[in-house]
Amino acid sequence: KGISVIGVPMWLGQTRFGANLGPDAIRAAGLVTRLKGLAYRVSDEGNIAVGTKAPYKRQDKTLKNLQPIVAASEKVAAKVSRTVAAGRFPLILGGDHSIAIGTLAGISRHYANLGVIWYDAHGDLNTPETTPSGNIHGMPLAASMGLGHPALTGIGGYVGKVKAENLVMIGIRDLDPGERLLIAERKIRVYTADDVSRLGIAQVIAETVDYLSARCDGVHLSFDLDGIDPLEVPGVGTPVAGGISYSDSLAALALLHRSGIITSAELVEVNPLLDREDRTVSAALALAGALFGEVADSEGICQPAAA
Ligand code: DIR
Ligand code: MN
Ligand code: MN
Ligand code: MN
Repeated sequence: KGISVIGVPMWLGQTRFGANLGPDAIRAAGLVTRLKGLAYRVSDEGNIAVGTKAPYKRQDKTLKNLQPIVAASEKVAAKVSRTVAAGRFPLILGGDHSIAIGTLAGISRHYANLGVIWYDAHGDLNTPETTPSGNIHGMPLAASMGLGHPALTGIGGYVGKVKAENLVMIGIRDLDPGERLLIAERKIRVYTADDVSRLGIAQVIAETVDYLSARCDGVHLSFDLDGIDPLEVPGVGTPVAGGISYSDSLAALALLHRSGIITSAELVEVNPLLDREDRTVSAALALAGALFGEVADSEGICQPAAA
């Protein structure tokens, strides 16, 4: 199958410049070559155009940069939808997590029950009523469930991209009060970072795969790099102490590859300016490699040919 790499240089969903540099940094480090090395046909579709910061006076305190985010999200949704329709695997590079509003809008119209794995320190389940920051990167999952400002929930021309029962959240360790309420009300399946260290990553992924494959006809992986411990992956705008280890995260994606359930993916919140050693960009590359089948354990190593 072919992979289409789509960059979304978005940083307006939060306040730190640099998240917009993620897609080109990941490309410059050799993403396309690495995926081609795994025998995929890969086409780099370039970057979606993203506008500029809204003037300060026009910034709503609870929805910062709403207008440029809505405009970019519509373009993302259209591009991603065309990619799925063409039978290609969309691999979207962020950009902050607000881009998921557009990616989910583009993907979900092609599935009756799209499953979503949300790998993140955060819930991203805020609405204008519950947000503590006004940053739209804290809202994409709520918007995709139909909750929040109509300009966000209606991206792609329809409301309701993700059903609560088709969602699994992994790595969670920083939730706002409104997000906790929503998770409890909708009975959303959550594995906190603590659950992962208690159960083990293999168990968490096995349960996730069983749960989603029983009810979904496709699964989107939305991978926020801040799900990983920031001691190992520091180039993220909103680091939260603790988190899933880098090696467990690689193992998670290798197991997801082996499961065969993932039909689209995005890697978000890479901010190269916050990581002078570029460990975060390297991690994003390795995670993509794992998701597409780079060897992770001895079972995957070929036996040497008989002499
Ligand atoms: C916080 C932080 N919950 C907010 N969210 C982040 O601003 O809504 N999401 N950092 O990735
Ligand atoms: Mn996020
Ligand atoms: Mn996050
Ligand atoms: Mn394989």
